Amino acid sequence: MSNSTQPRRGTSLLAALAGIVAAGVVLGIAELAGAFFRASATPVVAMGSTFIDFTPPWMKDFAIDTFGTNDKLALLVGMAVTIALLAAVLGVVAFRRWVLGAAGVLLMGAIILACVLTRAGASVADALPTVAGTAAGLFALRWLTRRLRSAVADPGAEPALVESRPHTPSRRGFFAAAGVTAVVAAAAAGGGRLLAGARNNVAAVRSGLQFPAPASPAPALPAGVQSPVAGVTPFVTPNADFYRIDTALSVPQLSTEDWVLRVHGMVEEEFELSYQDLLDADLIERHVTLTCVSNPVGGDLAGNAKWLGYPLREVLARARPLDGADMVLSTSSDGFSASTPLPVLQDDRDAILAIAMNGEPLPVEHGFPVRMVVPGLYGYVSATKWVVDLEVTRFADRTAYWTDRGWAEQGPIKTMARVEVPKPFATLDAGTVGIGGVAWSQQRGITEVEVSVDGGDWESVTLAAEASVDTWRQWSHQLTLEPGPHTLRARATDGVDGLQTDERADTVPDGASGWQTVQFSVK
Ligand SMILES: Nc1nc2c(c(=O)[nH]1)N[C@H]1C(S)=C(S)[C@@H](COP(=O)(O)O)O[C@H]1N2
Ligand SMILES: [Mo]
Repeated sequence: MSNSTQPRRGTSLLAALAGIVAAGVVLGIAELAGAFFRASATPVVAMGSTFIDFTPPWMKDFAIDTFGTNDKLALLVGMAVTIALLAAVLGVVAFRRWVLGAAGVLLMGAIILACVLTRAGASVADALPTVAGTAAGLFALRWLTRRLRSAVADPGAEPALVESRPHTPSRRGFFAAAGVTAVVAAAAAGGGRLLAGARNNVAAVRSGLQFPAPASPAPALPAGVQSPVAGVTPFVTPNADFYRIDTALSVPQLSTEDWVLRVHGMVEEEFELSYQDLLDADLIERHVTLTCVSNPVGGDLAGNAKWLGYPLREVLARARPLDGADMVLSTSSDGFSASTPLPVLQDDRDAILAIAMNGEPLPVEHGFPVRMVVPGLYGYVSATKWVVDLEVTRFADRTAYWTDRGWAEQGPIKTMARVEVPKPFATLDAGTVGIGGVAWSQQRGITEVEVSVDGGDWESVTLAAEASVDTWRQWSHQLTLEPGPHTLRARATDGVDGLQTDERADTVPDGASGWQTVQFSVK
């Protein structure tokens, strides 16, 4: 009876394992079937995206604070743990009472289906991967729990071996079955990813693109836009280093041939634009610094790039907005939306439908093939990536993705000075050291940056050359300090509203404010 001394616990663990393996089958088979559908038809993407949509502002903020731009990886890990726990429980339930376990699996399948079918632009056919996965998972769970039951019911199938081995052959049979099933699930998932990758040719289309020379090229950068202090961020952020913030768990794969922008709503003329229409139009190229409303004081959710695109004021001039319209609701192919004040898109700032970033087609994760870039506004109210729809409307009538979730309707970028050197808690060499960073005040321009050391007087620092009011401006300064701990504060002045406010504000609802403080020490 060596096996029956602790049968329940051991058996429950095995039943839990059966549940987890069966969940793997659900996801793996759905991933394989999903290769023939859009990404949001697969359970992982649909569930994760739904979770993201229901994330309250404080949790989004917490996620960005804690995980930075790895927030999506953190979400996937969290989902994997949750699914494994649920699946383990379902495995135990199914082992004890199959009907209950099966009902649980079907309920899970129904929840996944609800996620899949409520994604933007979902069609009934999108249900197929989940239905196939759930059916396969049920089958796997049935098979594994049966094997486990016969292993437990007949522990002494080969009595001669019981004494010498903790696991009877039939228990090993269960392990073999579970192992094979797990391998099949993993192969299905891997195969699905490969297939999906091979089926979408967006990367190839993107790398084959050629752009016409812009009708209005970017003004040449003046000499000396870069702070001379080592360690200050490059004036132009390379695409690969540009911060990425979006709700897209799976990056939309939109080809230039499939891209259409619908312009409609409160306008005299509704029309559609194709990618070729953009290539044929008079394009402009500008350096613009984008900033995220979730950027904390001193944070790095800002980047400066050279954007090529078609002015939105031309799009709106053709559409001719009706009296009373005060907003443009832009929507992406994956259902994100932003509400931008109509006048901002009509005035002489260079708000564009961008197609290139730093001389390259937009990277897929930065909105390929077309995104919006609007100088002066935080991204959440203006910078829609994968944009496919512009609706001229009124703030009174429509709301957007983040404004529905507690963020402010108006999102002008706040003036901010950032210290990049020294880094917090750095130890500097004794003697005279260079410090520096950037400051931004898109549309208003930076006219002064000051620092204060250890609570002393504010001193003006050296400003690098200004490229335009829409780009960040770098700064540098020399400090000679006594050995020991020090505190540095920095603040900027812009050309319209004056001194940056020292009032501490959280990122929710309309952007962080306050003067950055950096603690460091000198050897
Ligand atoms: N489709 C889509 N566009 C989007 C978002 C999004 O979640 N989905 N996020 C916005 C936000 S909050 C910001 S700050 C910018 C970031 O642009 P980037 O990722 O290219 O830096 O994109 C904006 N455009
Ligand atoms: Mo953002």
